[in-house]
Amino acid sequence: MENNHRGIILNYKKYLPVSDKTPIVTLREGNTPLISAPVLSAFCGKNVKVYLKYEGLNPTGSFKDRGMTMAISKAKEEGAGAVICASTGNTSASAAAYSARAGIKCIVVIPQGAIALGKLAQAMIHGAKVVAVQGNFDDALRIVCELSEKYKICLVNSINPYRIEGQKTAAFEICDDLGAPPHYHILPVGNAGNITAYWKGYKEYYAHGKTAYLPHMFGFQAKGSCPIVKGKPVKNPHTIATAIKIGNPASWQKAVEARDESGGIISAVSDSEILAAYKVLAAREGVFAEPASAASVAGLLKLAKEGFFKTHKTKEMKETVVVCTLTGHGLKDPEIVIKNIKYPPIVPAKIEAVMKAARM
Ligand code: AN7
Repeated sequence: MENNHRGIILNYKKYLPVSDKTPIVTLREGNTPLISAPVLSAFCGKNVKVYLKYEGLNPTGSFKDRGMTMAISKAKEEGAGAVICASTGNTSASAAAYSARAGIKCIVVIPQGAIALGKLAQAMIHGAKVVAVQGNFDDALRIVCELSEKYKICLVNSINPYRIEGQKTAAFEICDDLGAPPHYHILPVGNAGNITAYWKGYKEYYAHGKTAYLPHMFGFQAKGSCPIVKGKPVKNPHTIATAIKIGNPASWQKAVEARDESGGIISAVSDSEILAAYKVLAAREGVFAEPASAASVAGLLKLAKEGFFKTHKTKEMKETVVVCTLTGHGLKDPEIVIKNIKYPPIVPAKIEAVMKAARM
C-alpha cells in the first residue's frame, strides 16, 4: 500500500520516546490540513495570513488522537491491562477508540451532564466503561489520579508525559507545511496540555535546527472558566464550550511557561465571542469546529479588533503568519447548533412553498 502518512509515531519517530519494541497503536492520526482562512485574514488587516490547523479531521475528531496513539502504545508496551482518564469528552472518545484498538480495558470518568453528546456516544460505542460523577471535570480528574495510583491503572490524561509527546507533532506538521513556524500561534486552553505540547514541539524543531525562530504562543480560555487569567482556580467553572470548562488545569505551570518564554498571552473570551467566531468559521470559511475550538478564533478576532496585528508588524517579514488550532470537529456537539441557530422552516411538499421559504 502506497501511503506516506503512517500516523504521527512513524512520521516523527526520531523525535518521540519510542523504540523498535514499542507496539504502535495507530489509527493514522495526524497529517491534518492547514487551511488558509481568507475571511479571517482580511479581518486582521493587510499582510496578515491566517491558517487553521484543522484537528477535527483526526480519527476520533480531535487533537487528542495525537497524544493517545503515544499514551496507548506505551501503555501496551508496558503491559498495562487497563487505562483510565477524566474527560470533558474528547479525551474519553480518543482513549476509548485507541484502547479498543489495543485490546486494553478503558475507564472514563466524566462530569455528569456536561459533555457533548457526540463525545459520549463515541466513548460508549468504543466499549469504554463510562462513569458519570456528580461533580465537574476537576472532581473527575482528582478521582482518576487517585484511582490510578491506588490500583496501578495507567492514567492517560495529559499529565501522562507521552500525551504531550504525541501532541507536539502538530507543531512539527505546521512547520513542515509552512516551511517555517508561524509568528503567532493561537489555541484554546482548558487543561493546558496542548499549549504545553505545541510549545515543546516548536522548541524542539528549533533546537534541531529545523526552524530559525519561535512563535509567540497565545492561549484563550473561556471567560467563565479562566483560572490562568485570574491566577487562581475557579470553583464552579461555566461556559458553553464544555470541552474547556476546567477550573484547575493540570498543566497550569507549563502553560504559564509557554506564555512567558514565547512572549505570548493567555487571555479570555466570552461565550458570545466564542459563538460569533464559531458561526464565522462555519458560515464564512466553511470549516465546522466545536465551540471550544472557536475560542482560538474568538481570540484572533478580539486581537484584530484591538488593532494588535497593525501595531505588531514584523519588520523583516513581508507578512505576519498566524495559525489557529481548531482542536475538535463541529459534529461533536450538534446540540449547540440546534440551540443557537434558527430551525429550518417546515413547508408543504410543493415546489412553490419550498421556493418561497428559500426566497429564490
Ligand atoms: C476541543 O477531553 O480536557 O488545554 O478531557 O476537547 O490541552 O486541555 C479537552 C480539552 C480544547 C483544551 N479544545 O485542550 C478532555 C479535555 C477541545 C478540547 C481543549 C480540549 P487542553
